[in-house]
Amino acid sequence: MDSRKIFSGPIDFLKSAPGLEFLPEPDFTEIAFAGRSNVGKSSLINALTNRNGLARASNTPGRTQELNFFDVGNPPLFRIVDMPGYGFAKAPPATVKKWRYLVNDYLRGRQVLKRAFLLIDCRRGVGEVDRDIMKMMDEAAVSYRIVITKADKVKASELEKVKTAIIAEIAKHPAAFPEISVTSAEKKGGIDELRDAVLEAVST
Ligand SMILES: Nc1nc2c(ncn2[C@@H]2O[C@H](COP(=O)(O)OP(=O)(O)O)[C@@H](O)[C@H]2O)c(=O)[nH]1
Ligand SMILES: [Mg+2]
Repeated sequence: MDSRKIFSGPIDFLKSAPGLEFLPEPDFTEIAFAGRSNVGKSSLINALTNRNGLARASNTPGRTQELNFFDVGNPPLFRIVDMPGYGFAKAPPATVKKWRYLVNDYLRGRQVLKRAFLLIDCRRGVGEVDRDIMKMMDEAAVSYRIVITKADKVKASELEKVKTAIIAEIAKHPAAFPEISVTSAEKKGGIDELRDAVLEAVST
């Protein structure tokens, strides 16, 4: 599969699922993107799919508490799932609880989910809220790959430190993929490699 071709071909928003009853039929392989609010998830999905505004890059963190599904290819080869962001400071407990139920149920019950890509801002590293979802994925046996975002924001030496720390961290997590990706949506760094990593996950 030529990843550049696939990601410049048709990619269409399918639906939003604010609850499990709204999930699409599990007819295609799914690849999910997760990360704390403001990690750069919308920007990265837009860079990956080579279009602006597919995933809304919003400045109001935590507004979307939904799973968003996109068909890649027509007919679809697989689906991208934009998972709701987490870890925003002022979320009411009821919102956090709703997020946990939705994400946990999706992770545990979704046979077609092949891999999640868990985004980590290089300036923040892995935090408690990230460990929370890593644990959920470990327990659900959902394979996940760590993707560093906003790599343009730090010096190369700083980036190396963050990578080393993350690689040490994931060694403790059974479902974590041993390799990580480094990206900058802003400078389009690591995007082709991420496309390859997505297709590799699809064909696993
Ligand atoms: N410097 C830099 N800023 C980025 C990058 N990706 C996203 N941002 C910025 O980070 C903020 C949050 O991005 P967004 O994609 O909306 O994050 P989301 O909440 O995870 O969907 C926005 O102000 C983006 O412009 C990147 O690769 N480099
Ligand atoms: Mg977003």
